[in-house]
Amino acid sequence: MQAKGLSRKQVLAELKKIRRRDQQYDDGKILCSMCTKPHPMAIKAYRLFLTSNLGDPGLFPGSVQLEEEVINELATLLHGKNCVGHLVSGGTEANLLALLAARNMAHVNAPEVVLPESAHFSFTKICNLLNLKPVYAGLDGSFRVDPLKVEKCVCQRTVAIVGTAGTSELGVVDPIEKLSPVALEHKVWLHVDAAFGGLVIPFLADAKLNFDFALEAVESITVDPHKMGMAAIPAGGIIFRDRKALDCLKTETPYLTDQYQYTFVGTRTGAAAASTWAVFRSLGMEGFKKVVGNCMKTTRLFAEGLTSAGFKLVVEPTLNIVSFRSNHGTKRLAEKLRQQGWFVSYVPRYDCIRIVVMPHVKKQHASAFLKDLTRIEKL
Ligand code: 0PR
Repeated sequence: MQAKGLSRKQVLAELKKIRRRDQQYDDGKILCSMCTKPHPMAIKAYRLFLTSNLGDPGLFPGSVQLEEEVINELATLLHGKNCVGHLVSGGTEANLLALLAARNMAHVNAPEVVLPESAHFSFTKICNLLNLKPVYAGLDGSFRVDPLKVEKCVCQRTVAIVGTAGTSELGVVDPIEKLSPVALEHKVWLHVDAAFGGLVIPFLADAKLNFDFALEAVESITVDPHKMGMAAIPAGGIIFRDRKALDCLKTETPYLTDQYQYTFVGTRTGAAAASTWAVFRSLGMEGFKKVVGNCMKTTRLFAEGLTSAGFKLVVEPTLNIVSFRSNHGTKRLAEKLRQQGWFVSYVPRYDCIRIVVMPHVKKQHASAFLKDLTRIEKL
């Protein structure tokens, strides 16, 4: 730290200069991210609640109200009744809380969790932290977890089965409706990681995908407002069907305004609740359908453009994620794209390139990318 403070003007000028090094969503070059430019109202709401801390809820009853209302709206969207939950730091913490509750409810020695091979890498961290043994179930030909393989992995030590509604790499939706009877039969907790898909699937025009609390065995769902909810980071969401789950997460906070905390993170911003709340209020169902509809239209533009340029899609997109391969080295192509300023993900597991068509990715960006792709491939 320097001896004396600088003027606001100087500090801001320095920050602005450094900020220019960051990529901007508006450029339409970020095709690898599940986050996006927050909705303008999310930004305004965030500023308004910047100093609020849900870690000490007795001080911020207004923020608590917003969190409760957001959790209720998410639960209703996911066909839940009387659900409980919290806004947390992201999908990782949401998945962590779900498996912590499942593990603590089960009371078994050497606990295991059955995960799809396609599960997000957050589960690797979580298994490590919670001392859970991950048991991976294989996928079917369309990269969805195979329920028969899941059933074979279940044993006395299984504390939870996980399904993903919108996998990180391909955006496919596991057959949760087929995992539900397996979970019921073996009396095992079913957790759905809908971090990405939870705010896409309910707004799709045609697809009827059962993945939520309408299915009897589903005990918890991760759904992240800071992904397709266009809220400001950090806004993850964990929803539980039953209040009992929260008892397993309860930690006494003897000298705070409230007696207990239920999240892993202690101090957490109320601005997350405010920004999510503001987006929900501003868009409503109609607005979200429009946003998702546009993302799906742009997804189809990518898919059609890629196919007609001779690239192979790994799967037909279900959600707003496109994955493709090149006949001339996919990894190399991903590197060349990056050198030319296009940020795409290279997915080693499937040797493919992933494009996440978030709200900041517009039609004109898809056209520009497709035009550039053929040139870049030849480099
Ligand atoms: N579950 C699923 C299905 C996810 O896709 C993700 C993150 C998580 C859980 C974990 O969520 P948090 O990162 O909020 O804890 N999926 C993105 C991914 O890995 C995260 C991401 C976001 C990556 C923005 C890049 C990026 O620029 O692809």
